[in-house]
Amino acid sequence: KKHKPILIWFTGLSGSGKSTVANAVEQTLYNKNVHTYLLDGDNVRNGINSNLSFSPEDRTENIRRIGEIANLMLDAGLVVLASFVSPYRVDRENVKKIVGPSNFVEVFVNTPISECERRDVKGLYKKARNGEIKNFTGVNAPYEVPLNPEIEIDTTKERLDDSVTIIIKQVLKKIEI
Ligand code: GGZ
Repeated sequence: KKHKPILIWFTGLSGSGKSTVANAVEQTLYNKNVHTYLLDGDNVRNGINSNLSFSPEDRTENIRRIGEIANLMLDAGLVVLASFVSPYRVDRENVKKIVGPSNFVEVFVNTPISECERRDVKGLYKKARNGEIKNFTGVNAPYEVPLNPEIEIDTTKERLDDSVTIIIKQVLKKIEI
């Protein structure tokens, strides 16, 4: 089935559920025969961006490279999903410019930090509170909330299935299938 390429950009705190939602959206698109690729910390920060830290400068470079990689994938005709904290508004805006505003869907996974910290899946919030991680987003590094996200989800209020339905509806409209 033919469809337009777009980049679905998931932004939110560590533990907000970005990757869970992105994975579920990707699965649903796969079932509709949409050709996708999911970029996340696992396949980017462990590979091409393994030389980057979590300093503000390196986060900016992380997101810039991801934007350029996504742009190549859009050239190849894919629907690209990207799941990164991406705490700086200007960096997300820059990605939008790289791929072209009409090819970009911003999904703000707006789970309250109290809930992210309660989950603390990887024990990183605890470490950040202990001072073991110096620049942890939401604890001692900033997160700039999106001012105009196309889609906003609070995983404490929305069930995963409902979040996926909302996103898929918007995405299918954009990719015209
Ligand atoms: C934020 C950190 C940090 C610091 C390690 N701040 O829950 P996770 O583990 O899997 O997601 C977080 C991930 C963030 O990487 P990104 O590439 O998405 O960040 S950014 O967009 O800001 O470049 C977390 C882990 O890496 N992690 N140290 N200091 N998250």
